[in-house]
Amino acid sequence: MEDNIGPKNWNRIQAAMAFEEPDQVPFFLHSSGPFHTSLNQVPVMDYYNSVEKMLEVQQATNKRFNGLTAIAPDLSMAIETSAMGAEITWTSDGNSWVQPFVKTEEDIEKLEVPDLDDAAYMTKVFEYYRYMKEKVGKVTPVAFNSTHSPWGVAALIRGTSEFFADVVENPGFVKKLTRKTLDLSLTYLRAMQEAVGPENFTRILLWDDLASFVSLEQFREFVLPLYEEIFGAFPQCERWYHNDADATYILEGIADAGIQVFHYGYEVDPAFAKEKIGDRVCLVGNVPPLAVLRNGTPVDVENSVREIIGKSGKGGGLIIAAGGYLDEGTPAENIDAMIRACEKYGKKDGLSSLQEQVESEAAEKEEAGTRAEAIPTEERVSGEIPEIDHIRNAVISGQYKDIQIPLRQALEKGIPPQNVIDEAIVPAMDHVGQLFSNAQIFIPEMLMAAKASEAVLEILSPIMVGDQAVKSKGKVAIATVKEDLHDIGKNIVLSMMQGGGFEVVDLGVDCPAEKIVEAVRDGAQIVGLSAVLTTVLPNMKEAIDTLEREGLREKCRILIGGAAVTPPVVEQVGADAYCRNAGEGVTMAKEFIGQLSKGSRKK
Ligand code: B12
Repeated sequence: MEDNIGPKNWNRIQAAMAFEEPDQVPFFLHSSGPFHTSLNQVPVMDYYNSVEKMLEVQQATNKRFNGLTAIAPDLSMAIETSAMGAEITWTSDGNSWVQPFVKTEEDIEKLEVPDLDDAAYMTKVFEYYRYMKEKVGKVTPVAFNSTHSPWGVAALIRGTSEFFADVVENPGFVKKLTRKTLDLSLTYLRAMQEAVGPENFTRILLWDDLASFVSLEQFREFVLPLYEEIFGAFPQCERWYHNDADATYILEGIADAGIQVFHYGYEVDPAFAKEKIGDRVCLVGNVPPLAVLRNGTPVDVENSVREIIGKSGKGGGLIIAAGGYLDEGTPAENIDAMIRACEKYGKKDGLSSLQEQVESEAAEKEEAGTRAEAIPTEERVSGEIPEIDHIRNAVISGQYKDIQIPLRQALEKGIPPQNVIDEAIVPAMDHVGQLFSNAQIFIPEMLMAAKASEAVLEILSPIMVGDQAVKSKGKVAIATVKEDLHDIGKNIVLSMMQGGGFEVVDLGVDCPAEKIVEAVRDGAQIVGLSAVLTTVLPNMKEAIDTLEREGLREKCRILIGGAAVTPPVVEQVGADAYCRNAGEGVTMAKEFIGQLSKGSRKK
């Protein structure tokens, strides 16, 4: 590592932010509790429960990386949400989760910005800050400038699926709720400013992964005004923003919000981001935090950094970092490799030739693949039976409230329920799945289509029970595994399976092995397990081992997916197949049902 690397790197960051090309591309280390504690081999809950431990561990990491990581109070997602009144659950792995509690307009009316001396984890974070400041503040700056966006806070206290459906169904509800969470953000930031001293309050880091799940149009309507009001209230502050979900489709909105530095995820193509907003926003991030930084080798890290610099280093405005927070278990040598790669590939005079090389490599790759064709969103499939067309189109456009009218008409006309499923629901959800993959619709529309297909199935199910001629394609049980509470991906898989004609049982999030065993005893032939956190992979294995111990493993096929899962995990946990997305899941499920019905044994 270079001598005096901290100050040098910081000067380069300032140059990058001014869209100058520094002598070398800088980097940034965004650390998190699980990362600090795994690196220093300390139980993660000791870190969150004790500010003394938190500081000790952060200092150890800071020393290991020559002062390049921050010292900061850290209580993750618990701060703003608990201040709004949410109950927080902590898993043994140190991951916090928010219990949604906003159900009605009256619930919103009751929400109040609390007195910050009695505001759950928000009160605690000020105590943590004061302690850290007193202990080390004279020598090391203590960062206290980060807040979860009012959009994300509102989504969590409402429940994400309900919230995204509200965006389409009840926009007034969303605006009313985010007004309350915005008031909290402003109060919190003002109190922070007072605590650190106005002269030291020079930067705000707003974080908001959940802003990526809406379209650009929805972003402009609902999210952008929140950001503008926050940044507008602190005009002297640098405007930093973190969103590590796939922000490809809202990039322009982010630039329009006046964000200066954007910490972005690995799913966004850096060349695309550079082209769209690279002259207005300084880009930070993009090195895949799990696949490369945590699970890869130093050579993988080097190659990834080389590619990012090649695609987006020219013209300044680039800082290399993990495309997310550094995760639990990330080896220190991979972080060293990231820093070294900036030195090796980020030199100002080498940027043009690197860009040429990386561009020609990308062109070669593109020639080998084909680009997805855009599917017209407005396409209305029409067959020979108007009622079927009507149902299919109502599902595609998510009109679940009136869908029973054409459905009743179809049934009265004598159209068998199986035909409704095969000719309306399955093709509609297929189409919706493709629109979603092509980013022509987003989570809110996907959820509305799922609601519409559920509304149809709800009416058909009781009829189908007594109808011998009707068969579902098979029974599928889907869960997010124990201690993982991410459910956006799981819910998409669920809808697509339902749309694919399967009978689907939702086992929810944080699902214990026993519930999965029960589902297989109740006839589930396919078990779909989602894991987004790497820390829960042992729980996925435990669920499958339990099925084995109970003598049920041969009765089902197990599909796995989610950000924490890679193809080798299939063997490690004893599953049958890895699926990259929901569409692959449906195809695999159909294939496995075929095998099971032929009585073929697991290989
Ligand atoms: C959105 C998000 C959140 C939201 C979740 C909201 C919700 N209701 O789910 C919020 C902000 C609340 C959150 C919280 C946390 N998160 Co989070 N989160 C993400 C983020 C940005 C996107 C995940 C997502 O929803 N993607 C969109 C969906 C559609 O994609 P998907 O899940 O991959 O699903 C698709 C496929 O994978 C597949 N699939 C998925 N499952 C299955 C199953 C089957 C059977 C099949 C067939 C297919 C399939 O099909 C889906 C559709 O095509 C990721 C980073 C990223 N870019 O992935 C981090 C990420 C997953 N989170 C992370 C972390 C650390 C956390 C927290 C611990 C943060 C904290 N410090 O508290 C908590 C975890 C709490 C807990 N106990 O679970 C880390 C995980 C790191 C690790 N070591 O594993 C990530 C990777 C970010 C990072 N640091 O890099 N998070």
